[in-house]
Amino acid sequence: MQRPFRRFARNAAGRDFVVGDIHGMFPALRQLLAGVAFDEDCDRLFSVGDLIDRGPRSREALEWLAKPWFHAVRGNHEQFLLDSDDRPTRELWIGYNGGGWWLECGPAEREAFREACAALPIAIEIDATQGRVGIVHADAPRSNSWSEFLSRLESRDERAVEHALWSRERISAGRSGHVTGVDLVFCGHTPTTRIVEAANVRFIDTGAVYHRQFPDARLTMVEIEPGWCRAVSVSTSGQGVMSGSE
Ligand SMILES: [Mn+2]
Repeated sequence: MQRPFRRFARNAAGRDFVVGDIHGMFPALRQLLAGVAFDEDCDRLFSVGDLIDRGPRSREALEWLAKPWFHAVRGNHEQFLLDSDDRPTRELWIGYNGGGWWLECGPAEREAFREACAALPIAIEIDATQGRVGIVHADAPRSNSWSEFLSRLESRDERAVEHALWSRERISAGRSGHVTGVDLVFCGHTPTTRIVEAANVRFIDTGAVYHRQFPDARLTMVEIEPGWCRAVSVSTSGQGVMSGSE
């Protein structure tokens, strides 16, 4: 069943991390997790969404979404998948937004993906030791407090969902506007060369999948508990040409 947002209690046992847009670059994610000695028994990994498309291993997203310690919000690319019964959307997705891998999937795999993506919340809130942390794919509306935004999601406000999945307003226009009612918000969606700090919003998509265009493309992960914004990243240069197994 679709949940507009999901709250997570404090992780008393382990650490919490949030990772930028993966877009099928799962080998880089594994590298990042190995680098911090990620402990599947007690650590948690949150994702700003866009696990699929453009990169080489979108089909692996299903395995990741099934892991009990991995929690993602929905990105606009997961929304493409969910809306792909609509022909113009499907053509836009597969033709121009990296959804070609979908053509390789059989009916059972497609159904499993639809279920997994439909279950992704639009926003996540985490109770961390040093404050309340929000996660949303593109941005939260600048005119709303965090709780107003969550209320709009709860009432299935389509404009709020659209903003959450697609907006580049804050990052492209002055980067202003503190999101009140929450201490820190993590977003992805807009690739940048390094983490962008805009008031209390952190944009952490460092363009991992664009390694052909940008030699400094990286996948970035930030520790939020207990490290509070300690970032680690790994270069994705050369990773797009890896074969299906390693
Ligand atoms: Mn996106």
